[in-house]
Amino acid sequence: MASYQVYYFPAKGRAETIRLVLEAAGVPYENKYPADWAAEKSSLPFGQLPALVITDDKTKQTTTLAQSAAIVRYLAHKYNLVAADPLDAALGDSVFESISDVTNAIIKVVFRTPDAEKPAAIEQFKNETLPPFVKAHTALLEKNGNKGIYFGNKITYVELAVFNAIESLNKLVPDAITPTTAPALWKVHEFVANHDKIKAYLASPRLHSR
Ligand SMILES: N[C@@H](CCC(=O)N[C@@H](CS)C(=O)NCC(=O)O)C(=O)O
Repeated sequence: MASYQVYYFPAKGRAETIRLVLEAAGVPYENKYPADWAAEKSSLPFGQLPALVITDDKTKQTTTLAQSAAIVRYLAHKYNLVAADPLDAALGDSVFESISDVTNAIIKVVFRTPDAEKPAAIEQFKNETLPPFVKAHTALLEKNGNKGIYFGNKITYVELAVFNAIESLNKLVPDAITPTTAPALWKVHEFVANHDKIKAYLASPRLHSR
């Protein structure tokens, strides 16, 4: 058995899919926040957060795993939140990577674009980045019966990541993904939001407000 600390700033950010995977799996964890980031940064594998601090309950040995995608996949494999078929699992990984691409694109627009250029950059994101993303995801979801799951029949880390991406996108670009503009993607959002453990998490004080 192992104990987990999700080490990140007090926000959802790049840690939220990690938390969603742990919540969906029903695995307890603590949140750990930096007390003095400048001092702590150099102790991390790549000088960044999130990290997962894994403590072996028997030996008390700790391992710090960095890089959000690696952490998410480690936990998803460990707690059976990946597709059983290896090809479906790889296709799921490709969906996850496309989510990272679009999330990184909007982060660039909103946080790294000079204010004067931001409105045009947001319009460009809405008109050029978002439509092919929605189209590609809709095609995959429709191929699997449009039930809010990308491959096969069970929830995986991919749907959790998509839920989180929709939440973030809609916060940064209001109405980016809605039941009307992207109904198949919205079904993923609904499916995850109604998962019993996720529903409980979303109503709990463990959920970060931003
Ligand atoms: N590829 C990394 C990126 C991590 C990253 O950009 N972390 C940011 C916060 S979201 C960070 O630690 N920023 C503070 C710093 O670099 O000093 C991942 O996905 O985990």
